[in-house]
Formats: sequence, C-alpha cells, structure tokens
Amino acid sequence: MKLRLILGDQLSLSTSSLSDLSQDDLILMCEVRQEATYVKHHKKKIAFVFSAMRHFAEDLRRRGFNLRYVVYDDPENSGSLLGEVRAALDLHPCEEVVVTNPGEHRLLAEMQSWADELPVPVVLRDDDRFLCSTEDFAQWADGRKQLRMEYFYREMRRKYSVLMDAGGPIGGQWNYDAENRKPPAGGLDVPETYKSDPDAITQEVLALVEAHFPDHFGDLLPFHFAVTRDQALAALDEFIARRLRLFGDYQDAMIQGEPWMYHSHIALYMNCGLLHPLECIERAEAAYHRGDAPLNAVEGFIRQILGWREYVRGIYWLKMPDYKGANALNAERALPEFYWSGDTQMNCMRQCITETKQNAYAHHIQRLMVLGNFALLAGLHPDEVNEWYLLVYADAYEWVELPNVSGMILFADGGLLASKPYAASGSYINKMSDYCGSCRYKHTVKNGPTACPFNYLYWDFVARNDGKLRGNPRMGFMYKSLDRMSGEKRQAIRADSQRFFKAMQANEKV
Ligand code: FAD
Ligand code: DLZ
Ligand code: SF4
Repeated sequence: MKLRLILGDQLSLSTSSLSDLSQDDLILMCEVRQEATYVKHHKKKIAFVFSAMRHFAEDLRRRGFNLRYVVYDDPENSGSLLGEVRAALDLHPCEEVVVTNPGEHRLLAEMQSWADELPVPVVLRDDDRFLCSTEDFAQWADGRKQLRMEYFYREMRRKYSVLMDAGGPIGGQWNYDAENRKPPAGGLDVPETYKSDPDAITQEVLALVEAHFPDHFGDLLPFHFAVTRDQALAALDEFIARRLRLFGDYQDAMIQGEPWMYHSHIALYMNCGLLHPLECIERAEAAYHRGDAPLNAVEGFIRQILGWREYVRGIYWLKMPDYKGANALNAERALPEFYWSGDTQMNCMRQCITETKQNAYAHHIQRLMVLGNFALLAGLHPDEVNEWYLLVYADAYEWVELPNVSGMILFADGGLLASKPYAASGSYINKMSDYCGSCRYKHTVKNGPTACPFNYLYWDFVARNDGKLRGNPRMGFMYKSLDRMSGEKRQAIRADSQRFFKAMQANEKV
C-alpha cells in the first residue's frame, strides 16, 4: 500500500504519482495554511484551487479510489503538507510515499528532506504533464551561448509535428507575428469569457475563503472560473469557437473595460492540471485545418503554449535556485502602494491593477507592457515584483511566474531570457490601447507635471543604466538618442523622475 500525495496543481488523472495506482493505495489531498499563505494569494486564486481540488477528489472517489481529503478548517489540520503526510501515515501504514515533483523549487527542496523526517521512503517522480522534460531542456541549452525561445520552439514544432508540412512549417514560415499585433479597433464585439455557475462545493469554498483569508488581496466575487475538467474543456472549446479567430490580430491590444479580449483564459486550468497542453494545441490546430481560424492566429496561440510555456519552465529548472536572487540592474525601489489599491492617476496602471484585483487575471500585454514596464522603468526590486505577480494571478506558480518577471520584464537575469529590456514609453502604450484618452497625463507631453510618467521614466531608466546597457547591441539606438539630447533636456528628465519617485514613495497619488 502506497500513500500518494496530490498537490493543488496536480489535478490530472495522468499525474505520474497516480500512474501505477492500485485500489488499496491511499490518495492524500490537503488544503493547508502553508500553501495558501506562503504568499498571500488572491482570494479568487485560493477559491479556485480549493474548489478544483475538492471536485477532483469527488471524481477520484466516484472512481472508487481510497482518498483522504483534509479540508482547511478541519480542527485537526496541521497546516503543513509534511504534517498531513505524517498524520496519514499514522492512520494508514503505507510502505512508501509517492509524489509528482512540485512546480516550485522551495517545495521540491522541502520534499527532498522528507525522507529524513518520515518512517518510510519518499519517491519523487518527474512531472510528465509538460511537453519538454527538464532533462531534454538542459540538453537543448547545453553549449548554447543564447537561449532564444524561437529556436527552442522550432524544435518543439518538429518534435510534436505541429503545424508541419513535409518537414517544414505550414505556410512556409515558423512565425506569423508580422501579421499580428494590430492596435485596438473601435466597435469590437469581444465575446464574454467562459462563466461557470458555482455549485454547492464552490459555494462552501467561497464561504471558507471569505472567513479565513479576509486580508488577502482581491475580490472573491463574482466567481465564475471552471473548477472541473469538463468545465475547463468547455472553456477551451468556447475560446476556440469564439475568440481564437482574432487571437493574433488583437494579441497585444488593450481596451478599457475589456479585461478578457481575445485571449484564451486557460493558463490557470493548464497550470493546475485540468487541461493538458497538448490537447489545447491539438484543438487549435484542428480549428485551422477545418478553416475555422487563420494561420496567424493559430500559430501565435500554439507558440505561446508549445514555445513560451515550455521554454520558461525549462529556464526555471535550469537556473534555480540562483535565478530567484538575480538583480542584474540593481533595482532597489519598493513596490508602491498603488499596485495593491489601484489608486494612481496613470490610467493604464489603474485599469490593469483594478482588473487584476477583480479577476485574478490580466492578459499578457497588460502584465508586460503596462504593469511590468512600469516596474522596470521605476527600478522596483525583483523580490517585491515577483511576490506581487505570484500572488495576484490565478495562474501563477513560481516555475512560470519567475522567468516572466525576472527575465521578461525586469531584465534581472542580465539578458538570459530577453535580448534587451522590454522598456516602452507612453506613445507605445497609446498605440496599443485606448487608455491614454481618459488619463490625467498626456502621452504626447514629455516633461513637466502633465507629461506621461512613462515618457520621462523611460529616458531616466536608459540614462540610469548606461553602465550596464550601453554595450547591448539592441540598445545602441537608444543611447545614440540619449547622447543627442541637450544637457537641459537630460536635466528635465532627471528632475521629473526624482519628483515622481519622491511623491510615489511618500504615497502621494501619482
Ligand atoms: P493566452 O494569451 O490565451 O495564451 C495562451 C497560453 O499560452 C496561456 O494560457 C499560457 O499557458 C501560455 N503562455 C502565453 N505566454 C506565456 C509566457 N510568457 N510564459 C508562459 N506561458 C505563456 N503565465 C502563467 O501561466 N502564470 C504566471 O504566473 C504568469 N506570470 C506572468 C508574469 C508576467 C510579468 C508576464 C509578462 C507574463 C506572465 N505569464 C504567466 C504569461 C502570460 O501572461 C499568461 O500565461 C497569460 O496572460 C494567461 O492568460 P491566457 O490563458 O488568457 O493566455
Ligand atoms: C496554490 C495552492 C494553494 C492556494 N493551496 C494549496 C493547498 O492547500 N494544498 C495543496 O496541495 N496545494 C495548494 N496550492 C498549490 C501549491 O501551492 C503548489 O502545488 C505548489 O506551489 C507547487 O507548484
Ligand atoms: Fe498610461 Fe501615460 Fe497613457 Fe496615462 S498617458 S494612460 S500614464 S501611458
């Protein structure tokens, strides 16, 4: 008899820890303070994970398996995973504990020491729900000077034979981004996101979250995430039928009052195990072959999953634990209070933070071009930015959050993931959104009290990091422009930035 521990992001029947499951084994699932509070997750994220765990447990019970499920408010709940494994072993003597490797390094390190704490061996198995194993990624990375996603992605396309035709990419190109990324258009009729009806299990979880996590960030209601595999599949199908067609065109567009745009909203389901990445890819590819969605949209969507998602996970396991402490640009500023309250005059930031608070979701370009770009330009400390991203989004686990934050937005890894910092001024945000029209700042004004802060902070960032970034070939153009600026102009940029930072740190409304 084996004890098989299933974590809140391992809700797949195909999880490796269940692969040789027999009827007399015991499956353990537990809602524990340790996991719910190691960062103060968004209320909706906790409700989602607990409800999905409880529904998965129901499914296992219906299939006739022995299950021990410890609810959060059980008076006997020890609050930790190890405590619950110990309690289960006390009640049900098992010859070993089997777990699929967790998705976060802190927990893997902890589990690796469990063998010393427990009377039986602990077997950790690979998480094979990903499309590239950590070993295969390490092999791909070995000896390469640069780890560019695009090349990794091409190999994954070949390996899984996705959108391939006679050994080459369908349509002759690997990447159709040149056709994507249109600015937002007026009069778009963006379809609603998938909405489930909370059942009795979810209602009970919602009451529990309200009672036990009142001081956590975010709005608990309305709650409409899928919490079962069938619902997650319905959400995926709805995306393919209604939004995939325009996914590429509006991938980088932001519209006020449209938090969901043409994105899929399935990362949270893939990341907790309700959907398998390959089935998402296959359904999108089938839509292309049926003629229901164009190649630029389908290729763009598939690249995010087969390329980016696998690539960032590979980077995480390749570079942890050192990756977490990386701070190549020596960014030291504290995260401003408005990242929690949304109380800022920068309309783009206010919109993206408010939507994050309401939905435990923001789409990629909001996370990157607005929230992330500001964190980069303002020199916010990577630890604080990482903690924020890890707790506010329902799809956030460190394996995917950390490389996106430290690598993609903050350049804290010194350029391992991105070839140059993703820094953008107000005019780019204006091009890709309709936020600037109702902002108290003017994206066309470069200096002074009415200027868009992204404008002067952009140049202050470039000037501040001269010693570290001037040598970057992709930054040459920026430094040429900086060198051409008059001393007066540079002085104005510095003064505006100092004034802004001073007010921000004093918690004035900036
Ligand atoms: P879509 O836009 O519909 O994309 C389809 C799928 O592609 C996503 O579901 C996701 O699985 C995958 N994907 C897309 N971009 C990435 C990427 N850069 N890295 C990994 N997978 C990607 N994604 C997370 O799953 N968890 C996170 O904690 C997370 N943190 C992020 C932090 C920052 C600063 C940035 C810039 C990106 C982050 N992402 C994260 C990536 C991406 O923003 C989200 O996956 C996406 O917004 C989720 O919404 P969606 O399912 O509608 O995605
Ligand atoms: C995210 C999360 C939360 C909020 N709660 C639990 C929990 O109570 N029990 C559990 O097993 N898992 C939970 N999780 C998911 C874990 O945090 C996740 O498995 C690790 O971060 C590793 O990826
Ligand atoms: Fe954001 Fe600047 Fe536009 Fe205001 S003007 S919405 S601060 S980019």
